[in-house]
Amino acid sequence: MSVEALPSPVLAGSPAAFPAGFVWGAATAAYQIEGAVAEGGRTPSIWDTFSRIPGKVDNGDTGDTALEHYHRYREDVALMASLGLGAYRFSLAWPRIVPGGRGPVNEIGLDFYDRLVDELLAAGVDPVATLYHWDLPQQLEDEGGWTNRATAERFAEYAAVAAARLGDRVSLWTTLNEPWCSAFLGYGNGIHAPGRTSPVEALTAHHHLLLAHGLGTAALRSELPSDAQVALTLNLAAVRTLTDDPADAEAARRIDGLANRIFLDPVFHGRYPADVLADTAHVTDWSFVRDGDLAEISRPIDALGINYYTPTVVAADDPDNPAVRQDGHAGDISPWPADRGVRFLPAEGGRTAMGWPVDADGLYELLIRLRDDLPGVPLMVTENGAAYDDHPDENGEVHDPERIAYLHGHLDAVRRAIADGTPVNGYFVWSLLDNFEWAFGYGKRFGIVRVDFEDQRRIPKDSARWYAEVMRTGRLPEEAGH
Ligand code: IFM
Repeated sequence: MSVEALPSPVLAGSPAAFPAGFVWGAATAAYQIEGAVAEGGRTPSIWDTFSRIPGKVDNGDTGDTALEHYHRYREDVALMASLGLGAYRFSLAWPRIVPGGRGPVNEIGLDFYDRLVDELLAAGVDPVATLYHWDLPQQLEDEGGWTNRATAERFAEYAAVAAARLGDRVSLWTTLNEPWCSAFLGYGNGIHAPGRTSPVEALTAHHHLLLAHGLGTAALRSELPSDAQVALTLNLAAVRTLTDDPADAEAARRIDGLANRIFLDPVFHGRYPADVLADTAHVTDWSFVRDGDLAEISRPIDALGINYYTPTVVAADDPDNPAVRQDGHAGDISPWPADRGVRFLPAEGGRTAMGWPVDADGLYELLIRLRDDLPGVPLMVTENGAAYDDHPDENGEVHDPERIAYLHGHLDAVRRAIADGTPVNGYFVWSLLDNFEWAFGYGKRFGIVRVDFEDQRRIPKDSARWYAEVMRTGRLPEEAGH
């Protein structure tokens, strides 16, 4: 599979059609679905540890069993094939492949991914592998985790091992998934593993994660065939204000810096933004950045993955600001270490079960911004989707019209961005299956396929059938329900 920029115009026949060659997929991640955490030589990750701390995950849920995908992967791949999925984005569990994060390779762990990849290819589904979707080996966390520079080097070793085994069959690789969450939720406000709450550690972790991306990119390229592709997936923010007030614009600048440019500038331009360094000067002098790091971090990549769910609305944190007074509750646990003077406000629109406002224009705006800021960089939407409290009816069917409407609106935003010249080459719905939604446990269902966590039955929801039809025809129906 290739994510090179598609020739334009490539919209075949109808304004609702997607380009020929557009990649249609669905995504999951290892800790959220695999279970079998103590099988086949896997050692604990930071999420195994964190989820056992009372109060950290709703309902005391853990990934111990999850969806038993480790044992049920054949059934799951058959399901993907029955939906006509073009590509499947999954993550490899580092503690399965290099238990403890360093040292001997665990062949049993590699064998699992080997079988999964073969099964996917036999079913006609392209494998898209992510190396790190948050499950750091606990042993590395005990040595400092992402605040320890050596973790980036361990990551590169692991990347080389994975690529050496799977690179003959997996042609699209992603180094990290949403390093913003790893750094700022994991080390900044502590709502994710490892649960640390230190601004300076969050920024240190951020830099070492980017270094891991750079070193990992080099390691992948050293093992992969020359036509394999390496990407990075970011959950960039579509930052908005409600007014044109310069104070609100200043709040937006700060958060755009801490959410977006703190990634895009080092990765694509080999520098950290001067305003972000200034905004964070009270937290750190950034002396953890060593000579040569930014050259590593800015190694060329083949595509940028974008995960988008909802926009980020900010205002100046001024008690006289009408937007702040009107809302009154925003900004409670901001993960940013340097967001002083910023309030977070709820966006307009209906909400998903996560409480996240539904706003597909945010995705369009983000894609257009990337079209303009990163000319020529192929983009993929590597995650987009919604949690809703859906249940089977008396016939065992799951009707989820809200999710269909959400997907329709966001796919339409992607289509509009493509029509306006943005090189978006694929879309992966989050998620294929209901799964372990981190601090929310199993209570939030993002799947287009329902999973009954009692008996592990998979039940395709209406949205799965709807998405199957979109993938089959390569076009969006006029209305979400048709
Ligand atoms: O479930 C997560 C996923 O692991 C990373 N991106 C966001 C999803 C929904 O919260």
